[in-house]
Formats: sequence, C-alpha cells, structure tokens
Amino acid sequence: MTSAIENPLDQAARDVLLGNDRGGYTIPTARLYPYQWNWDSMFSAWGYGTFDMARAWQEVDLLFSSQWDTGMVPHIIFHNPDPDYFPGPGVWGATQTPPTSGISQPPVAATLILKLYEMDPKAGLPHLKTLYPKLVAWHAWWMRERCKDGPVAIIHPWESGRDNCPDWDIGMEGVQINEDDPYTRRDTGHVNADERPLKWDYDRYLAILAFGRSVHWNDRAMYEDGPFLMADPGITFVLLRAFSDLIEIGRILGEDTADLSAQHDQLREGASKLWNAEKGWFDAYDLRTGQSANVLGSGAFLAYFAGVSRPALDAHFARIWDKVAFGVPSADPESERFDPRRYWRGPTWPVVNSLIAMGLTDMGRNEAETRLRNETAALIEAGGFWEYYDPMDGTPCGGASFGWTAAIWLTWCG
Ligand code: 2M8
Repeated sequence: MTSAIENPLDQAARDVLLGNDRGGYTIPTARLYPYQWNWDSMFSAWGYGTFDMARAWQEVDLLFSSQWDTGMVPHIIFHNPDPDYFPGPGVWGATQTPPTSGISQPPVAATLILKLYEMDPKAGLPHLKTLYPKLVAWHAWWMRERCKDGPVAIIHPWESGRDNCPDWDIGMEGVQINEDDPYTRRDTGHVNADERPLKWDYDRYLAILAFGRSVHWNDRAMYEDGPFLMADPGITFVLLRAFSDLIEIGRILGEDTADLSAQHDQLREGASKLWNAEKGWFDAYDLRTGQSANVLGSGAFLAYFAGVSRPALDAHFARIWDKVAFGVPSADPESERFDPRRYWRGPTWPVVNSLIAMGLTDMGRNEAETRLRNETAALIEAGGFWEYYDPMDGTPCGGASFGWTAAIWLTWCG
C-alpha cells in the first residue's frame, strides 16, 4: 500500500521480498539460506499481504503442498539443489518431490493465515477453505508425535527455530558425535563465523540428523530412541496460540471446532509442566533425563504470544530488557552463556519480537508493545533488513536483505 508519506524503507522492504522471490517461494536470504524455510515463508507471506495478496497466498499454498502424509509440514523444502547450503537434500536422505527435511518448525501458520484472511476476507476465503484441513492435520501431528509428555518436544534443535540457544545445551551434551563422518560447512563461508553456531553444535546437529535419516524420519523412533529430545517453551506457546487462531478459522468456516478446543486445553495444561518454580520462568527440560535447563530465553516470553503470563515471568522480562538497549535478547544478558552476537545465544530477533508484541497487544500491555516496536524499528532504520542484531549496541548480524525482517517492517514495526 503506497501513500504520499510513505517511508522509503517500505519500498526497500518490498524489494527485499521480491529480490528473494524464487518463483512461488521466498528464500530467507541469498547464499546463506537458498531454500524455502517453513516459518520464514509464513512471515514472507504476511509481508506480501501488504502489497500483493495473490502472491501471499501462493507462498502459503506452496509451503503446504509439501505437507507429509503424517500431517507434518517440513522445515525446509529444497526446491532447487544449491551447493551454497549444507546439509542439503542428500544428507537428509529426502525421498519426496520436491525433497524436504524430515523435521518441522514453529507453527506460526494458523496465526499468520488468519491475519492474511483478515486483511482481505474475500480473496482469502477460498484459501482458508483449502488450508483449514491441512492446518488441522499439522496441529494433530504436533499433538500426536511431539506432545506425548504435555508440552511440545523437539527432536532436533533446528526444529525449534532457535537453533543454538542455551536452552538446548544439556540435551546437546548427551549427543554422541560421529568422528568418522567428515563434513564441510557452508554457512561460515557466507557470514562471520563468530556469529554462527560452533563446530561443537554442528557436530551434534549432524549426528542427530544421521540418526533421523537412519530411521527414515520415523516420528516414533525419533521420539523414543533419538539422541536428543527436549521440551521447548517456544514451540509450545506458538502452537498454543496457533490453536486459538485455528479455532477462529474453523468458526469463520462454520466447522465444528470442539476437537480443536480439547487439544488446545490439553496443550495449555501441558505447558504448565514447563514452569520452573525455583527460577520463575518457563524452562526447557530434557525428556530423557527429566533435568531442567535452568535457562531463560526468548522462548519463555512467547508465553505472551499465547496470552499466558505470570508475575515472576514479568519480573524477568523487565529485568533482562533493562540490561540491553534493544529488546528482546534471545538469552539472559546476566547469564555467563550470553553472547550478544552469536546467533540465538543473545542477539535480538525482530521476528520473535513481532510475535511477543502480538501477545503484548492482546494483553493490553500497550506501553511495552510500543517500546518493543520502536526499538525494533530503530534497529532496522539504522542498519537495514538483517537477520538479527546485537541487543547491546544494535550492530546488524548474520545475513543481509533478510526476508522475515523486511516482512515485519511492512506488517508491524515500519
Ligand atoms: C536458521 O536455521 C537454519 C537451519 O534450519 C540454519 O541455521 O541453517 C534459524 O534461524 C531458523 O529459525 C530459520 O528459520 C532459518 C532460516 O532463516 O535459519
């Protein structure tokens, strides 16, 4: 939408999305991530919705056309093999056409699909109708295959979307690496290695991946016998919110949503298992050992996105935000693990901020929402559309011309 007082960054943001368009799907950024990623794609669709609704729905429809028979919607769709990214489809042992990874990613789809529909109900209705059963099947997959203990469990850190955040350290320590399986990373050839996960992380990412490939990504085998299994506050709250939005979609379509409501309530109950009373925050835990991570990360604050809050959590939210110039840091600035430029171990991620902000708005916490929006906008105004930023001084990090950052400029903070 153009207006006489348009900010020049609006067109720049549209240009980022259009520049990352590979014909029906949008890559997060050239070279570093040359494929269609699940939640990136949903944010891109939301961004397109501000200026090209048909293109927005095309993005979503294409993502869901790679849904597995199990209901799982994969985290990467490898439309065109590209040597710039490792691990590619061969390493995943992909057998689909187009090939896909064997894990999923935070299910923001129902929430953003509802937003797209609300932006233009007439254009959205046919898509809503075809996507609804697919969303129902995907949510049922999460509940059936990943929520056996209550909250959502992830079988690989990549499934969380917050890849190397400190939440997963205890689970990763137990993963046996395979010394006889050499590999060459590509990511560190595209961006500063100091801003990426360590070799220590990649050795373990690849070992878990090798296990998944060996069992052909069978969900039960991965849950029961895989090298890594941790309860994730981030996805739990994203899914909880997504259930509310899916119920609303069902209501718009005149569907019976009783079963969805039951699943929502069950997950809400499950989420309470994440509460670490000693620490006063929602905490990851290792399902193999029962051990708590004792780590505060941005996943805990996605509780707000799901309309969940507790006084002790609010106190931590205020505390960590006061320690940085730009909220919300992905890890606790007062923890010794905090690393302000290393990927998910400290930096602020505009895309996560946009989700937390949605929750703050819904809870009527308008002052906090405005502060978060202004701080996120300031990062983008000063640095451009980067993957993430140092929360202490605002230095842009990771990949440039990043799709989801452009999208949230158009939809939220711009
Ligand atoms: C990052 O993850 C990928 C693996 O999925 C990677 O580092 O290779 C994460 O930030 C993830 O949340 C994101 O979806 C993806 C693409 O932007 O990059």
